Amino acid sequence: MHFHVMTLFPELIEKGMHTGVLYRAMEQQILSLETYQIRDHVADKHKRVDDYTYGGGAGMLIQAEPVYQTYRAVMERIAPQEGARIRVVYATPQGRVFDQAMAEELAKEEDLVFLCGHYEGIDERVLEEIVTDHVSIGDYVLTGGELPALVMMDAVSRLIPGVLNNDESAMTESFNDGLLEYPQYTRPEEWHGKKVPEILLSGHHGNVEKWRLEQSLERTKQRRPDLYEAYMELHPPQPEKKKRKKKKKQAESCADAAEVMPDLRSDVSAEQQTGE
Ligand code: 6GU
Repeated sequence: MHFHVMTLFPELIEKGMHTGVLYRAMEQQILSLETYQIRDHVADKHKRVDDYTYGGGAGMLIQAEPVYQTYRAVMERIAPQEGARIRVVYATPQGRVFDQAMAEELAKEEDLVFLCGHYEGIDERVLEEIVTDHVSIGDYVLTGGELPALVMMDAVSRLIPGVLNNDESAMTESFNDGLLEYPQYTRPEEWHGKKVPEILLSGHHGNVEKWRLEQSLERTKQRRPDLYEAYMELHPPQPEKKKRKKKKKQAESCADAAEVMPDLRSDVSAEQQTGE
């Protein structure tokens, strides 16, 4: 994956991408990062990129031409084959809200271009010409597109084969399967009077998996009812007659998880098959 970032703050992008996992991947040439200073593409000697908005109103706007010239430099660098469509992601609160599915989609690209705005935004005309995806990272206002670009590059990078090693692997973390991750514990066995749940010390893989699924369901229900609803629609509880007795027992430990347990057996084993 080759990332290209058009920005007024290239140092922020470069520093942000030089963290442990991503830096290692860049050294291994699984990822590459190129930043393009929009200000370097201003013709006028004062190097001003912004100007007042037509129609009045507060704030300044980045002009079309420097952004367009920066884009030309990116395309020269990528030198795409005839007919190849290069995705140009404009970080904007007016975009589609970024999520894991979008990260997965973007991770399939060979090159990804990000455009980071500042001030009140960018002249609409150049956006019309070069942007393929308007993307927001959530419903709040930021001062610029650099942090969103870093967020998106991080989420995309960890999906690229070879970026994470096995221990860091993406398989069972939150949002795989649409559920939040279960709680986890490491040594010591007791801390501040709190014990690690007995079942995790049992060495019984099947029971551990079952417990984790129950915990994931319960946690998702409590913390992200929206995700829980979506999950339940995809995995409707289908209590079979035979399993009703079992269901009652399970209800003692976790009522909601128990409801869907019969249906979830296949998921658990699918997870086991992937080696987690
Ligand atoms: Cl993607 N960009 C900017 N500039 N502000 C934002 C955003 C993106 N997402 C939320 N606020």
